[in-house]
Amino acid sequence: MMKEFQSKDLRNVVFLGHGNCGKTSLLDDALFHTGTAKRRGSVDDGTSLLDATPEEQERHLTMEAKLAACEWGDCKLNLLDTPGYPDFVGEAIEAMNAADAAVIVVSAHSGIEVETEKFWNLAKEQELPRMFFLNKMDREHTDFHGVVDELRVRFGSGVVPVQLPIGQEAAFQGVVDLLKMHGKIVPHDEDDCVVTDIPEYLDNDVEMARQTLIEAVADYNNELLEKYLEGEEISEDEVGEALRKGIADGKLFPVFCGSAKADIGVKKLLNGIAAYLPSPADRTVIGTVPGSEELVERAVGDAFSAYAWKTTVDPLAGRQTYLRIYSGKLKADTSVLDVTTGRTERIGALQTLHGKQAHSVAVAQAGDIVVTSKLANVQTGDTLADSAHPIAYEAAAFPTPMLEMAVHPKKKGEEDKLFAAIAKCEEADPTLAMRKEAGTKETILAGIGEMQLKILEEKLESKYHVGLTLAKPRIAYRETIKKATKAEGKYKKQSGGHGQYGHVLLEITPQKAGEGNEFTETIFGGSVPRQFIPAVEKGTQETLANGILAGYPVVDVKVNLYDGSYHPVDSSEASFKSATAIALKKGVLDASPVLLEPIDTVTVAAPEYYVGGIIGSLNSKRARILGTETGDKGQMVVRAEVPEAELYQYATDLRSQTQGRGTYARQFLRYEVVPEKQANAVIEEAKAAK
Ligand SMILES: Nc1nc2c(ncn2[C@@H]2O[C@H](COP(=O)(O)OP(=O)(O)OP(=O)(O)O)[C@@H](O)[C@H]2O)c(=O)[nH]1
Ligand SMILES: [Mg+2]
Repeated sequence: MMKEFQSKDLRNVVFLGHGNCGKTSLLDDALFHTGTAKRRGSVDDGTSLLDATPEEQERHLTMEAKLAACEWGDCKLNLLDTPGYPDFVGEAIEAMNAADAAVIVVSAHSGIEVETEKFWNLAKEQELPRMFFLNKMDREHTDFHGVVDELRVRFGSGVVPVQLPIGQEAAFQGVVDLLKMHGKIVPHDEDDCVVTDIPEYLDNDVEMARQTLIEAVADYNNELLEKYLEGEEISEDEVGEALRKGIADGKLFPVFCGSAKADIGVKKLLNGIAAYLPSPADRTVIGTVPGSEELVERAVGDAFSAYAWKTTVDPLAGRQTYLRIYSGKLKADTSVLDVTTGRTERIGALQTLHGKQAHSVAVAQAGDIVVTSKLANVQTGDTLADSAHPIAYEAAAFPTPMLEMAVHPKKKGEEDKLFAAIAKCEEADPTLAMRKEAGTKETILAGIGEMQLKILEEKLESKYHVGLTLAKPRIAYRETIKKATKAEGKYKKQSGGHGQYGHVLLEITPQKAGEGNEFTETIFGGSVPRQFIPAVEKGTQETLANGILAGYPVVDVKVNLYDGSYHPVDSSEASFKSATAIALKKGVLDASPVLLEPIDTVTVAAPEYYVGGIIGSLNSKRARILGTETGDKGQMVVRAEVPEAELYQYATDLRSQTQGRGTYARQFLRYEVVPEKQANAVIEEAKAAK
């Protein structure tokens, strides 16, 4: 059992970075070096304590956020592993919501990559203090100074190395600590590192780097620069304290380096996390008084409050809720208020996780992260609090899933089973959304990317034993007419016994767009007896709803029953309905019928560099470009009207076109007539489907 830690000794740190940069490997190392794990797990061998789900092991990449809690010196580190793969960004955002600081891991081999920049921006928006770890220093073609320069150009001069590598590529051996002013190396053929003098050949580099560091921290202790220039001794603590302030302030971003694979620099990184990153005690959080807009602050010493930042759902293991305690303590086996739902919830056992291994804890301290099961009614984003001191924290925002597919069960008749299972998965993944599309009666599943949906499919098979197929969503086309006409329908059967007879004459006129369908009658002299008129109206509604041209509902049509005839014995409601259908089918085809399609307003946001390409591809989608404007965060926004039929898989196209930097949103605008070429294709498709 872990010992109890004070809030000031906790560090909640999320590891972020482009896929494959080595986050999981670093945390496997951390679990090993802190004595939490007996052996060092490896992503490549499938023995990682973090990449532990079957899907993760198969593909050697992280898909879900994980908690790797470990003890290091006087601190408890709650290290959070996250996926770099863009489809799983929701998991990374969840973990950011639980953290007080971020380590952005960058491969020294690749430098800044697309997701590096994205995670920097996300962490910045959340005001998370940040530091960098340049990993893979052992690989060929690494360039520490080159990557540092790149980071400083992109993210500002607050990016400042606190270490320099000793050796590079295969000869990478250790690091110079610019605060302690010593070297630390792992000699060849030895497992443990030793402290050394700074190698002489690095003297110049160290001198320059030390000056950059002192200049950077000088804002937080202005005596330092003076001392430095006068050649006075500066203690590690003085620099460290100023650095800590600068990081907490969101102004300084120290750079560490090492190799997760060669196991160099990992302990130094843990030391850095413990020494320089803020603790929960350094922070107050802001919520609202439930049911009002009034803002309130909470610090660790206040009454209990927590935020549910992640939920996992599994038919065998059950449901787990990950809590970040913001204030007060949480004891196992107590009742708390779910402020979001208003329900009282019974908290059972509490656990901490070392990757896949769970350990129970009796009390969670303010600022800590714990996991609890069986909270069936608590959702990600809920606030839990002491019922006598409720507070509500704002639920985090997630990107809107824009990749939409129609979902059907693989086996007929398994609709309910499938949709119930997806609903469970939806609770665990805020970037999945399932809805019923009224216009087409299809169930639409929206996600971030194809990999996410593929993994969902695998999980549904393995955990819920239900298969799904994803298809192109149907478009909610409509039909209408352009001119007025008259039509006659006669339904007559006289084959022995009781016959059938219905006969109607209809006027069919177009209405204004959006006015809907209307039925009237101007029967004079009982040519159609009163009791059959409702059947004619019903027949009109049903025939129009089923579509005539291509099976899509006919809209904005007025039908007037003005004449007809009947048979005293053979006429019935059914025969009048049939006569109406016959008349309408003829009439609509005679009234210049057209197909209507939904047009959406689309806004695409991306860096300016991509705007030309975006407009080009929108133009190939029959778009009407409305204009471009400058948006948030230095992005350009392209606004256009685009037929919905052309937007299938646009989420995927846009991602590859902009290297993942573009996002888009769409909103239904209005219906418009489908151009003839496209309309013929839709009509042909409908005929073929019959
Ligand atoms: N040479 C070298 N390879 C490394 C290093 N760190 C990690 N790797 C390798 O890089 C690959 C990816 O490592 P992971 O730890 O899975 O990377 P990740 O950042 O967790 O990747 P995602 O989960 O996809 O975001 C694996 O094959 C690791 O063995 C390193 O320091 N040096
Ligand atoms: Mg990983």
